[in-house]
Amino acid sequence: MNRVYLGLGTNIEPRKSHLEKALEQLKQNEAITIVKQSNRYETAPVGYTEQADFLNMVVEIKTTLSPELLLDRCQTIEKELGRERTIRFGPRTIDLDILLYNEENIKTERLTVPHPRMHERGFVLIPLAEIAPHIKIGEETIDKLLNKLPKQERDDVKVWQQ
Ligand code: GSY
Repeated sequence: MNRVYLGLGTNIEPRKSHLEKALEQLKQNEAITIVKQSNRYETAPVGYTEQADFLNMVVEIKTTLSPELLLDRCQTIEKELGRERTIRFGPRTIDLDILLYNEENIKTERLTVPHPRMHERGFVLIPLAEIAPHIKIGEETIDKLLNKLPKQERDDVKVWQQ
């Protein structure tokens, strides 16, 4: 059984419903079990900043799916929830990223794991630290990575309780 961390994000309303539907669709797959899920966080957009705030969260799953098959599953869910890839880094109904797959380093045409930008993204590290405080990303502990984040990046990520 493989232990995987997925990052979810949405910044098109209804954001809460998009997260719930994505989780529901993950659960419906008999090869996937959700083990833990973080709070939802409201986060300022990173990269392309002229867009609405995101809701982000991280889930830990157990799965028998290979990385490529899991990626297929995530992309199918994104399509089913209406994601259109128009502006790169732009608004999206739902984004499902494979952050970590066991402790494997994977590099194929379609997939890089650990996710290449996760170590510098508060909207990933903060929810991940909530559910996996002892995890390492490569050689670095998550605490160390969190301490390296600029204060503004940390302040831009707030638990969302609606
Ligand atoms: O990489 C995921 C999409 N994305 C996000 C996101 O999920 N949250 C925030 N806060 N900013 C983002 N910029 C991009 S691109």
